[in-house]
Amino acid sequence: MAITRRSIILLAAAGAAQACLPVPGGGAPRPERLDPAFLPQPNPAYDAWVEAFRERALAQGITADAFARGFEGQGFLPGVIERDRNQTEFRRTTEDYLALVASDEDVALGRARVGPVRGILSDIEGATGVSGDVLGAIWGVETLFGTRLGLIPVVSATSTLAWEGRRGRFFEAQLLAALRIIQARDTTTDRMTGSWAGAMGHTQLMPTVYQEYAVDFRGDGRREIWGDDPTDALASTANYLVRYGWQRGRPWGYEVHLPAGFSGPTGRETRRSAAEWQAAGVRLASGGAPPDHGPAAILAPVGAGGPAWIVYRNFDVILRYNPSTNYGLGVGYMASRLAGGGPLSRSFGPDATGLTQEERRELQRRLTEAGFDAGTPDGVIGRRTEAAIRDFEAARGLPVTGVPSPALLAALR
Ligand SMILES: [Ca+2]
Repeated sequence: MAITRRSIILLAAAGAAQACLPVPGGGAPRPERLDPAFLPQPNPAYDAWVEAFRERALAQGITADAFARGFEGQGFLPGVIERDRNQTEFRRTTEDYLALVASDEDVALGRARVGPVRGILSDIEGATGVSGDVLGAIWGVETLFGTRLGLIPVVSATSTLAWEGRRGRFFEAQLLAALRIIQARDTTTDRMTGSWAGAMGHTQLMPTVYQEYAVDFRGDGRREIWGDDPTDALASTANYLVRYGWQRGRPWGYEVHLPAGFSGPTGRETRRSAAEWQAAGVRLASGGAPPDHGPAAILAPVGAGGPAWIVYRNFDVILRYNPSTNYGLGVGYMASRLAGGGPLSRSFGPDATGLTQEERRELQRRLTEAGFDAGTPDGVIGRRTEAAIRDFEAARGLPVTGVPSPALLAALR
């Protein structure tokens, strides 16, 4: 629902708590750990805010008992403020974002994790019309198929963000909803964990979304999204997408090829019929004319020669789950991979640093081999790679930039 799994994955390794979920048919996942930045720290200003908030909460129907239960062991989390200012899917290029949420490794894990719940996804698709592959892809992008549900206490996270105030009204509403969930005994405070932004369970539902859209698809009397079984979470997400206009039986979009010299308008704002795009030379990457599923837009993040997509109404519905276009493409691409499709048929080419993804991976590998740990060689230049570059540059007596370049790669070769 919000920025979730990669925020968790990027956390430092030390931790006070961890959870390990089974991966049917897959390898053993790395245990999920809680970074110490997400342990409560003393903050008198936050404590005073909570006291004042208590009056507002009680005035809105939260019982004193539920408030006390909800805040038990909770407190100010400095790491939440840091994450709020560092949201991956809006900052990253489409290529980097896809590498972070839908790498070939992620796809392989996804196929293993989705296999055992195919029947459930099919039942949900039958009941709601929402594509099981899209639901599986949301599960993947949000929590790496349930292996990264998030260990950050929701009341602490939402109260920290409500106190901080940048989006105070929004997070106070999330905090109130979290307390209502506690009050209704849908779950307990210690089980109610999630992302730094308070998104919970297999598909990272915000507390207000849980309240309004969560369903008991399993039929056991509980809307259970926090446990090992993803059924209720997947069905709740389907319910949310239906309420935002999901069109049964329609695709989200397809990868397309644009003709050389394509000058047609791209971007979500420009809608044309499939016939008009066909007349402009747009073809499915798999061959043939783009099918008619209503007004469609063309997305081409690096121009006509790179990866491109035709997207329909259901793409916009996915963006109601998270408004980043990269998020929508991440979900759509993962859905196509879960359905058996292959990798993208076109390359993104060199990025703004002048390096291709393969060259950025090589740069990371060579830095690490040279004794400057650049982290996982995923082709995504993050803080760790930048620090490794700075250390390498300093050690070689080069100007310290922390920025990758073809010259830097040449110096490492
Ligand atoms: Ca249930």
